[in-house]
Amino acid sequence: QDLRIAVVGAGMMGADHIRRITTAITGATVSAVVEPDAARRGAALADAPGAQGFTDLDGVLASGLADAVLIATPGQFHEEALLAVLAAGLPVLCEKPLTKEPESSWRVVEAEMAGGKQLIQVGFMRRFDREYEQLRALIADRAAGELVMLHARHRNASVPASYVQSMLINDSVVHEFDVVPWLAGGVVRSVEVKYPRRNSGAPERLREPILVIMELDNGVLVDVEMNVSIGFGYQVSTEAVFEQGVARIGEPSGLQLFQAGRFAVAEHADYTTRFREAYDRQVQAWVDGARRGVVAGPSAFDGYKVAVCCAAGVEALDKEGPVTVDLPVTPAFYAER
Ligand code: ISE
Repeated sequence: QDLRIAVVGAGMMGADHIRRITTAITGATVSAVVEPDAARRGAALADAPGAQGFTDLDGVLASGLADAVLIATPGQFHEEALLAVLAAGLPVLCEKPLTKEPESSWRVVEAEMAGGKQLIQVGFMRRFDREYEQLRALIADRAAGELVMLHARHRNASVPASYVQSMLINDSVVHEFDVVPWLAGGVVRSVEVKYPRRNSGAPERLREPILVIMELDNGVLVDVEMNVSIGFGYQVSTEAVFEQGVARIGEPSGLQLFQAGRFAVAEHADYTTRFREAYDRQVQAWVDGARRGVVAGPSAFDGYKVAVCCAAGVEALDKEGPVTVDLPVTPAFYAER
């Protein structure tokens, strides 16, 4: 029997996930859509045949229509929703971030541990991108020697009017704070932000691009170019420098066109296409895990660690030099099984 999923929030990511579950995922159906905005709710329900609409999460939890919940609301609403889903004992895939602050993330971690069963997977989809997986295996194999440095580029064509300076960290570099330790096998020890010349085409409220420097406890040094007004497209790529070689992921690929004296390969416009396969694999892994009663991706504790890094990153936006990151040891409850 299919896993009946309630999708909470039908904005850009919620709508994308609803289409994904309906068209690309096996073993699951969308049974409910929770969205206070009537127009969005209606549009989402049109993509999810048989699903029922709700205006709040409590309604769907009381209805018994959901075996699992996918939370795709903005981050400030995650804590309350996660605590309600944990209380109902349902598996949940929560879009990033887990929550916006370390304190609220820790409350979620404590609530999950108190319930005695891991139920939360956080939507850090890069872990499900095949090239990231391959790079992680290469690092672990040491086929080119030890990893020394990572140069990461995270470029967005543009950002919405709601995007403010702290979101360079909380909304965007948040992904690197999850995926870099996962790749490099270390723990973030410090975060520093440097400002190059400002992009005069950036919205007035933003001082960007920024260069984020992360030091890991295993000596690996990481720089992240975070750039959100680059215009030409969406680009997320990484160069890994080893003792005996270099590896690159996220390079433009696909049809190469030689025409009229030019050479061109199309670039993505946004993350929904750049990471489409990763999102599909993430949601499929979550569904398969939920049906077996296990969490198959980044945990709530991973989400908490990222929240701690983000708090340091936001501090570093306004400070010269590195900000120290202090992370607790992983509780036995979350130790790798
Ligand atoms: C957005 O929220 C995402 O999660 C994207 O992956 C990221 O590239 C973008 O910068 C964020 O705004």
